[in-house]
Amino acid sequence: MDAAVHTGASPLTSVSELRSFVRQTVEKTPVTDIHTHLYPPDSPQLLFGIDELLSYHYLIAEALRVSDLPYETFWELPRRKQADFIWATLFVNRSPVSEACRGVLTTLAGLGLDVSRRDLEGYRTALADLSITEYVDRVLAVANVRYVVMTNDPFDPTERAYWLSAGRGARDPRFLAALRLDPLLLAWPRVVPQLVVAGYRVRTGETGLDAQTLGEIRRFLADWIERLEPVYLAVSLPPEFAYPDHSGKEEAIRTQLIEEAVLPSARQYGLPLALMIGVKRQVNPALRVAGDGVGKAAISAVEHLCASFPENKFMVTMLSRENQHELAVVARKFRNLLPFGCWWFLNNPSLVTEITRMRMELLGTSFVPQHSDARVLDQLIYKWAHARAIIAEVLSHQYELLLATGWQPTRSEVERDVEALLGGYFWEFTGRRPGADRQDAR
Ligand code: FIX
Ligand code: ZN
Repeated sequence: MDAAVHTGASPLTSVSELRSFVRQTVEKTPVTDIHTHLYPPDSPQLLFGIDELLSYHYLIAEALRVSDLPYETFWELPRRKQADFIWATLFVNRSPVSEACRGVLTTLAGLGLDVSRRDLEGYRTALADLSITEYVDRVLAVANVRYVVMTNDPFDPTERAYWLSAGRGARDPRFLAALRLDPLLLAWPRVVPQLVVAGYRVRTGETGLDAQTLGEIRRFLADWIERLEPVYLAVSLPPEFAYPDHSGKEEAIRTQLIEEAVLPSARQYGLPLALMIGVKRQVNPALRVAGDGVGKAAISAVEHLCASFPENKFMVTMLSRENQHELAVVARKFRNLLPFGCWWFLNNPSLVTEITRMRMELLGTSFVPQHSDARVLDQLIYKWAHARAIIAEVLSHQYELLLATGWQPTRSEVERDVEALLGGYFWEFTGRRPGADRQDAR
């Protein structure tokens, strides 16, 4: 018997055989989820369970939109009552056809609960006997997630306390850190007092930041990189973000912080800088965490950064659908640019399909199709079930086009490509091996 038949080298020759193998491979390949708002099991900030699922800010926005309940009345409700209101509004009084609503149902089904019963009280008690560690193990197994990259803000008081607490136990190796820098880059004057209290000799800088201040910011970054061992540095940026930008004092200081503090530190530690561009914070403040919007950004900022700093690596996701094609084109121009995810308002099957197909047509497998942005542990189940279905469909479609030319993908090539899309290319781009310590990885 031809050796190829028994090995991964055996070609997939029919569309049905190919589609079936791609779907199986995507399902069985563990994923690295490169951006979430989750925390390790021992963190007080980890959210889980049906009431947190229903009170996800995506659903808050959708429920309050079709209700005349005053915003403040909603915010004053306890979590359970908020969940009751959202369940009644979006699941009972209307059909849960939105992506975020469907996600709740996919999650419940993934946890083995009978969604046809519509039994909210039953869902609340179903998993009550699990410890948080058992819950985390269960969800990561069902979602087939190997690593979760967190969002760690050293300016957040709760985060600071957690990371500085001597009593903290050993780190859960499945939860990796990302050092989030929004306050530093977006609210520089306001963080100065915090930095001074923490022992960093920084000055606000009326006409720009002096050498001592920049040196102390680099020391602050080094301290937190050593403490968190992040896999990348990150910042979210408004649609107006430009680089370089000297249009005003605030913009000039941001440009200086990027050029003379953040990027040098990123190079020193071999870390990518993740730019999440296009979020309009608090377009409706009354919605609080659900009040952010979207705006089309200038791709020129990404072009200038990639061109000006070829020794730095940039991971970029953009929030506006209108920025996606140009982001993929810029990625073709710069090998130090990794486009990632269908972020937030783009994480809907119609748009994820469009964007993932377009990226694969322009970039092959050299991009990260999705991250979950999960805020509630259980969301990993739906975010990845929905994402995997689309990734399998898009990849199968592209392989089918290859079959039509006579090219026959092999099983091992399909496994290689899927592994790349579900985290392998991310790790290759960062130059690190998952879980390796920093010395090995540099
Ligand atoms: O800036 C971010 O990391 C955003 O993802 C969040 O601010 C946002 O609330 C979110 O979780 C979207 O999915
Ligand atoms: Zn996020």
